Amino acid sequence: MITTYIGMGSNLGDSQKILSEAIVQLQQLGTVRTSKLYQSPPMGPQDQPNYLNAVAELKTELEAHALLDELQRIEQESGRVRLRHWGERTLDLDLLIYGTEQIKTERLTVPHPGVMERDFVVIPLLDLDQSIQIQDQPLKTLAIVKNPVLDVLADENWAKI
Ligand code: A4P
Ligand code: MG
Repeated sequence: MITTYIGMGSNLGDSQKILSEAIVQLQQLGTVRTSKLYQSPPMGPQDQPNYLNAVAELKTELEAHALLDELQRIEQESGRVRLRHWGERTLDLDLLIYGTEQIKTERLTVPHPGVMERDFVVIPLLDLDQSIQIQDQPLKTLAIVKNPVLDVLADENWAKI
């Protein structure tokens, strides 16, 4: 069993519903815990809605590329619309961390590049495990943890029906 972390974002449609349905899908792949639910101003083009963001911890037997296949299937089944790079989308699922593995293939880079610069990823990761490190860097010591520009919308039970 590998402990993985999936970054979740949505800023089109009924984002909380879309993210909750994605959690139900992830539960088919293993054991899931969720971070709190956050609202975050857009990184990238500013003329797009705020995002809802969360992170799911998934303990799974799936190999990393097989997991990516499943994440992409869930994105597509949510009716994913993605209009532009760093732009608005109905559902984005990123494989942030896969155990302690470092992976670099044509389809997959893990840990996901940019994790450490994104408060909407780091803060929910720390909800799930305060001791998470990426390449020997404890996330809780990062400067962005001190001044996050995101709001808590709901506690870790947000996805429960
Ligand atoms: N890929 C490689 N590594 C990975 C990985 N670890 N996890 C490849 C997932 N995919 C990975 O993905 C493009 C390709 O990346 C995939 O085919 C896969 O093989 P994509 O989801 O189509 O595009 P993307 O790279 O996720 O989109 P993009 O536009 O580059 O943006 P990001 O970096 O995902 O950012 N602001 C806030 N506040 N909150 C957000 O969640 N999200 C974005 C999108 C922009 N601004 C945001 C947010
Ligand atoms: Mg993505």
